[in-house]
Amino acid sequence: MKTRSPGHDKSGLIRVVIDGRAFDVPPGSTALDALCAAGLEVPTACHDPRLKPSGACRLCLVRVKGQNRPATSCALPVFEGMELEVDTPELQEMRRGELKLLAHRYPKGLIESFPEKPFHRQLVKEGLDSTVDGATNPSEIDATNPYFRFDPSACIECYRCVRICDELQGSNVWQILDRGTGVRVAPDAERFGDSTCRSCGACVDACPTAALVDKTRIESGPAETWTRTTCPYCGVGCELNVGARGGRLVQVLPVIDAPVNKGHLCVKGRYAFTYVDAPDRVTQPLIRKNGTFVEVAWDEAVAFVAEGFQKILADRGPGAVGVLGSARAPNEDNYLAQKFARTVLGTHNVDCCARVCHAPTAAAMKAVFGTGAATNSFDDIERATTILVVGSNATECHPIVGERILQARRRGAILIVIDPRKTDLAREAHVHLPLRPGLNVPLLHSIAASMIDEDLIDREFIAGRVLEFEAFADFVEAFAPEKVAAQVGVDAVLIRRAARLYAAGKPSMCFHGLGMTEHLQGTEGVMALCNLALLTGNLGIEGSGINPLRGQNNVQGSAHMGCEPNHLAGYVPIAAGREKAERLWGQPIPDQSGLTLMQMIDAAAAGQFKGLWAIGYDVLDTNANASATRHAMSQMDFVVVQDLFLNETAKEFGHVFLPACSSFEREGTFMNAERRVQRVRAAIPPVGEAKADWEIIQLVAAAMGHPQGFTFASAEEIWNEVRQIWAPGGGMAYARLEEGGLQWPCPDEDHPGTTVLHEKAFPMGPKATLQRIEFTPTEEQIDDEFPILLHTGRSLYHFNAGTMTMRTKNAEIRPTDRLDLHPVEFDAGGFGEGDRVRMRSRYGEAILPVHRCHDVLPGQAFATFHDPTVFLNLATSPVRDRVVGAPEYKVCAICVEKAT
Ligand SMILES: Nc1nc2c(c(=O)[nH]1)N[C@H]1C(S)=C(S)[C@@H](COP(=O)(O)OP(=O)(O)OC[C@H]3O[C@@H](n4cnc5c(=O)[nH]c(N)nc54)[C@H](O)[C@@H]3O)O[C@H]1N2
Ligand SMILES: Nc1nc2c(c(=O)[nH]1)N[C@H]1C(S)=C(S)[C@@H](COP(=O)(O)OP(=O)(O)OC[C@H]3O[C@@H](n4cnc5c(=O)[nH]c(N)nc54)[C@H](O)[C@@H]3O)O[C@H]1N2
Ligand SMILES: [Mo]
Repeated sequence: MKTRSPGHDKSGLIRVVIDGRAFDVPPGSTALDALCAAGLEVPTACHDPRLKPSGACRLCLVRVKGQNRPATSCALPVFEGMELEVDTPELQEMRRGELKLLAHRYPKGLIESFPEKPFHRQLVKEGLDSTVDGATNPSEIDATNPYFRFDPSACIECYRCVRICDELQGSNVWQILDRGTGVRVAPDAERFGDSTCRSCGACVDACPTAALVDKTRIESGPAETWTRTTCPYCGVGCELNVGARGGRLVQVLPVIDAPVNKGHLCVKGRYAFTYVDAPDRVTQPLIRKNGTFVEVAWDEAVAFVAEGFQKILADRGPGAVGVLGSARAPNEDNYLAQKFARTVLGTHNVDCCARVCHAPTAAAMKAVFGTGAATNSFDDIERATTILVVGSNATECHPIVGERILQARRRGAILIVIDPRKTDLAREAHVHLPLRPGLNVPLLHSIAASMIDEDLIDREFIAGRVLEFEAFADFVEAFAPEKVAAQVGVDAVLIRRAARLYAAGKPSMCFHGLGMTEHLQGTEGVMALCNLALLTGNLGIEGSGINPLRGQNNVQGSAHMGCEPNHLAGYVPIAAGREKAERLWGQPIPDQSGLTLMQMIDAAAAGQFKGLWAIGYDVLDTNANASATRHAMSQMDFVVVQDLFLNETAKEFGHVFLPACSSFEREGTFMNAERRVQRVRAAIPPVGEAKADWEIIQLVAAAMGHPQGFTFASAEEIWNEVRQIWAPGGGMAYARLEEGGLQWPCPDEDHPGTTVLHEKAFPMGPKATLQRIEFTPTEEQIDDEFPILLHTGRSLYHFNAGTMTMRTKNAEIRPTDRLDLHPVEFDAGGFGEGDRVRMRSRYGEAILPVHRCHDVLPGQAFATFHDPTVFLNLATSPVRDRVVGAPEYKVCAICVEKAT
């Protein structure tokens, strides 16, 4: 296993003398970096640590001894023995002069309104603020973006906005226009609202003046406190600096030195936080009385929950109840949820939404490599020569990773994309394989076959680390590209090109998403993907590996904490971990596995499962084939929903609602997709009477007469118990997670964490086995009545059930779901852009706006599932993964007609 130690090797440092004092700085530093290291401040406007130096503003002038002319320190590389003059009267005057020029006609009022902006601070420091006398021209202000406003009168042409949009976000929204009257910056449309801007806010964050300002900052005033925490949305795990004022969130900024996001965020992390104080946030417990929810005190709600479960336990035993942990809530809360199921209810009926998401990945990778999690780290994106992206729309679903991949591609990395749609990444790929949905297994086998028959494989790695090569080689011959091309819908030449690039361009790093997992053959597909890494030796080295882009902020953690019916904390099978858990918990737990979420739903439909506690999981809205879920839930006697909002499950089936804190209101940890555990910190107090999930679980445990094991005083105390039961996490004390977090395995407190798995061996031994997977096609096929193949997924602006993002201004940008149709079907249907259409499958229907586009292939359609009023899952199919039961959200035969 590979570890990387933090800090620099002192021996490689470069000595620089600044105003007579010597400082050692790392190679590659600029003179400005050296000044910072020396604690000296010179004014800067165009400099941003996230960007390549530009030297445009000429504020940071210094003089190198022996050279005639002053130089801009931001663009000046250090060399051994360099001597710098900084604080001389001549240089001070020159820098002041440059600052004065920039401040020429700067709007004075803005300096007072936004004192925190760097340019304003510098003007005040130099006493130049009083000399400024410009004014804003209100008619020029562009406030058409929902989240920020652009005031061109405050632009000092530092071009940080232009550069950050290009260098970090890869969007190039900002243009430099020369209109005769002078150079100015502007978005790529008359107004922001019409531009290609994706509202990541990077330009606002980079802008040193008040030309770009967040609207929440204008409306709410400056933050009084700043708290470093982890983003509540996807599994990338970006770190945020959260600004609060008077107990309310006012602004979110990226953490500049965060290992994952490195000073960047997407529109959700940066701006979509106003759900926290949405007017319909539920902040008081509710019990349904005579059909309607009424507010009650916590005592009453907790007693009601305890009695509800006790009654079912008495009548039917522990097999009839279950708990769903929340992939949105911290590790500590999920650990306690599964401990509650196992020790208080006495059942392994505990699951989480990993079931419908990457459970196939975890099962496949555990079976093949011995560990069911990503093998490498996001930092390997910049180390990989080739990047293979399979069934992942990373620029929308994991934007910071997607943008890092785009930047790597632009710097020369080879990019291969396997996706039926022309995603952003597919558009920029060297090779895009637009396969038919559901055919990953034959396509991946054909890549393997072509690597073997063209002898592109790593024979040395295979000899030392791989089992059953000969048998596998014989097996995949039948999948040669020329044999499967027609079936998978991809030209054999393209398949061979992809195989050559992946095999020859080592190290090759693979990322995959739900286009791999949400299929009848989801687990098998991931196994077929693992084969490619084994054949080419793309394991155990930096810049390689198989890396699932896990979904929610803490879905990796939720399952890993034991919200899994077959596994205890650490993804340890029940049989292997039971004794240790029983010892720690001081009581016996069942020896048989529990029910998965899907099995709970089936058992409920059969009248055998009666009580469910759904923590932060809107099962009714998000499960496939919703009418079956609806029927099953109608057969339950007792449904407890614990969430921030009355979600669809709560509205239709909740008997009691327990209001939980959002992640901005509590302490804990999240685990991201690269096995990194990071701190979650309270930036504001709980809203209303909301409580942290773990506190609610403890109250119910006590009310059920089982307080032992549920008397923790803090999230940290819970985490310390987790560290006892989960050895590879043992070294991750809170004190070590202060900044940036740690990646497991991290077994002791001196261990630096692990960035690359399987360096020398796999957990089960030196060798892993190539998987000979037969292809089993799904039964869900098109026919005359249902001629279009639908696959469902996501858009950048909304998150899953939409509970959070639909309560933010993201809903102004993307008000509802959308059905994307190729012009062939769109025109044949006689639709107009944005028309509402009825999309019907064999299982149900949904009505939503239609969009004409070339990103989907003829005969296919793509729809998002974020708007509960559309309720797309009424149409998705009952087919499930053959191994772990994940629904086949990615294949569904439909027909589309005008909705009258
Ligand atoms: N903005 C946003 N971000 C999110 C989420 C969100 O709702 N919104 N949700 C989070 C969650 S829970 C998850 S799990 C992740 C999901 O992240 P992704 O897995 O990236 O998301 P999807 O859009 O579901 O599907 C990914 C891609 O699979 C492709 N695909 C469909 N069928 C096939 C197939 O048969 N083979 C191949 N190779 N590709 C196929 C689709 O065209 C799509 O581009 O995103 C997380 N991040
Ligand atoms: N058609 C279709 N359907 C799909 C998919 C698809 O690709 N296509 N993808 C599936 C996938 S991958 C997933 S993961 C599921 C996601 O399905 P869900 O997990 O139901 O969706 P989310 O919107 O992520 O959020 C769940 C709930 O958590 C609440 N919440 C947020 N933070 C907290 C907290 O700290 N505590 C508590 N108690 N609650 C909190 C939110 O308010 C929200 O109601 O959807 C699945 N459904
Ligand atoms: Mo997910």
